[in-house]
Amino acid sequence: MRGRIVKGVGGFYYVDTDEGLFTCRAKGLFRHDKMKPLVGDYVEIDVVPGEEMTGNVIEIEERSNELIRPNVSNVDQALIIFALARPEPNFVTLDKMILQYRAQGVPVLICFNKEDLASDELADRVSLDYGHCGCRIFITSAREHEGIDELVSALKGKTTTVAGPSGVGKSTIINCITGCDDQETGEISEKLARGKHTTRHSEIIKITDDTYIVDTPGFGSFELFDIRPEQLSDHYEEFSEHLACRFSPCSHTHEPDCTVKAAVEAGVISGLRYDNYVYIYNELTRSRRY
Ligand SMILES: Nc1nc2c(ncn2[C@@H]2O[C@H](COP(=O)(O)OP(=O)(O)OP(=O)(O)O)[C@@H](O)[C@H]2O)c(=O)[nH]1
Ligand SMILES: [Mg+2]
Ligand SMILES: [Zn+2]
Repeated sequence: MRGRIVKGVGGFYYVDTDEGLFTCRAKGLFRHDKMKPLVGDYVEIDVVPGEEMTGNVIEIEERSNELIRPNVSNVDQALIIFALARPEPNFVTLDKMILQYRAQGVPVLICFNKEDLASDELADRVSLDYGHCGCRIFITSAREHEGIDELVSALKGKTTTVAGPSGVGKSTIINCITGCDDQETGEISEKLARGKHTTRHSEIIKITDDTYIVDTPGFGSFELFDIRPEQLSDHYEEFSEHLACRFSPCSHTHEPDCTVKAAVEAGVISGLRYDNYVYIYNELTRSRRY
C-alpha cells in the first residue's frame, strides 16, 4: 500500500494512506544505505496481518527534495514565520533562513505574525525591507485571524513546511488555517519573552486533498552551511539589478565604485538587508579560515 509519512516519533512512522493512518516501523531495512525515512516521504508499506492499522515501511519513493532544517522531504515551498514582537524578530536569522532555502532552490514565503502586538510602523518597515527579496510577504495576526485568508490561498495545491523560531505562532497559524485546535501551542515565557519549544516533532497536516502544511519544532539559532561568501550575493534578489561594480568579483563590502553600495545609499536596496548581508558575509569569511 502507498502512503505518506506524516509524523515520526521514537522509531514509529505514521503513514497516511487511502485506508487511514497506519503506525509503521522501518525494520532496519534502510540502515544499510543510510536512508532514514523522513516526514514527507511517499512510501510503500506492508500491512501487518492480524494487527490493527499496523505496518512496515518497505520502500521510500525518490524524493523531489530534502530540507535539512526542518528535516522534511518533498516540499514545494517554505513558509518562514517570525513574530513582529514576543519574541522580537532577529533579522539576521531571518536572512540566513531565506538564504538557506533559496540556495536549496525552495521558494520562500515570509509571514510576520503577531501584528496585533506591533506598531504599524514596524509592519510597514518589514514590508519595505523584505518587499524586494524575492519572497512573498504576509502580515498576520493569528490571534485576530488577520491576513490568514491571503496566506491560505498561497498554500493551495502545495506542500508547505513552516519554519521559524519557537513561540512565533507556527502552530497557532496552522490551527487558524484548519479551524481545529489539533496543534499544541504554548505561552511565551514571561521573563525571557521566548517560546518554550512546544512542538517537538514535525508533522504534516492535510488542509485539503492536495494541500499540506508541515508543523515543525521552532529553533533557538540557525547557522548557514554550504554557502561560500563569494556566492552569497547571488541569493539576494534585490542586488541583481545593481551588479555593475567596478571590481569583478566584488564582495560589495569595501570596494570602491560598488553599485550595490550605491543603491543602498540611494535607498533603493534596504539598509537592513544590506547590513545583514555584510554581517553574514564576514561571518562566512571568518568561519572558512578554520
Ligand atoms: N498576540 C498574539 N499572540 C499570538 C499570535 N499567534 C500566536 N500567538 C501566541 O504565541 C504563543 C506561541 O504560539 P505557538 O503557536 O505555540 O508558537 P510556535 O511557533 O508553534 O512555537 P514552537 O512550537 O515552540 O516552535 C501562544 O501563546 C499563542 O497564543 C498572534 O498573532 N498574536
Ligand atoms: Mg509549535
Ligand atoms: Zn559591488
